[in-house]
Amino acid sequence: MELWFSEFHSTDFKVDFRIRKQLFGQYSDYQHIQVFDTYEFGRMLVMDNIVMLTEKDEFIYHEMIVHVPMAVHPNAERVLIIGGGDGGTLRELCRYDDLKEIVMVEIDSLVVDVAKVYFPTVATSYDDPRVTLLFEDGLRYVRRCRNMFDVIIVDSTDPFGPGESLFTKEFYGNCSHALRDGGILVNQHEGTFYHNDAEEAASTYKKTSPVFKNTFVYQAHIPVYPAGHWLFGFMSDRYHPLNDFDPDRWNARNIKTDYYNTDLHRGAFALPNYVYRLLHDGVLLDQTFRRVIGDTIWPPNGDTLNTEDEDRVDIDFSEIEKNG
Ligand code: AG3
Repeated sequence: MELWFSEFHSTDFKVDFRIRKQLFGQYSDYQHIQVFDTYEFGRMLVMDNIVMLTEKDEFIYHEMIVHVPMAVHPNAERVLIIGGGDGGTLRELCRYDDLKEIVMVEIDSLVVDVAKVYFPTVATSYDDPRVTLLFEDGLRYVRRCRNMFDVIIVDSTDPFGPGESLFTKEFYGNCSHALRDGGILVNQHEGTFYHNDAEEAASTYKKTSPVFKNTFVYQAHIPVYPAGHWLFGFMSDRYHPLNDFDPDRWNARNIKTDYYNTDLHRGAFALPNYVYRLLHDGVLLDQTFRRVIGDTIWPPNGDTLNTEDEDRVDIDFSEIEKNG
């Protein structure tokens, strides 16, 4: 019997992973956590039926969420991770020898336990002496912090369930106080292709841009996330992600990566037009792409070809079939 796991990327579109077997499945106090052994992607962590990471492509997400801010900040010493219980973000951060302290605030201790057992290549760095791990709600933690961190990385789930409070104005405001002068906040910023993700991406941008002087979005190609395309937010009152970025300084560190490099850093901030329109004008692709519904082209506009027009082209399919 073949086993498949499906994730719905929208109500009308899903992806299927062929599974060797399910390795773990349990409800924590916050969410349903599963681990599968997949044929194509290696082990896969799923929370509330949403794919969080796979062994095959997690490097892309974790390198991009860490190295982009770390390559811009000239002398980061203290970093806060909110979420990130699988340990992937921590693994990448621990590659920076000059970091002095990394605080990680994860709400769900079961995620860390599961990662240590099932994802040894991801949860590599919990024993690093610079790490303080706290099991607590990220929003409540940052409420109490003032001028503490050079970089804050929000490695959260989607904005439903336990991750929801990490997408609020209050949270972003608190992060801005928790940052030291010249601090940088980076978050996972959802996707832009499917309706629900796109609405979240647009609303996140709308909430963060009044809080920080510089608010940018950058992108990465992440095969298992919806449309294989995911965004990250970059926010700072002082630093600009390109003007203040020194490729030579980062390259001199000799950190070995499989996705991130300093040319890609620049390219990642160049956004497709429809993504730019979504973030700046709130226009969803679903509202603008032209498709035929029934007999009409939608959305209608002045010069739209309407199939009920006299100009309507009738295609004789039998001719096409005959001619091959
Ligand atoms: N956190 C971001 C997961 C977002 C995925 N969303 C989705 N598949 N709809 C990933 C955690 C990795 N440390």
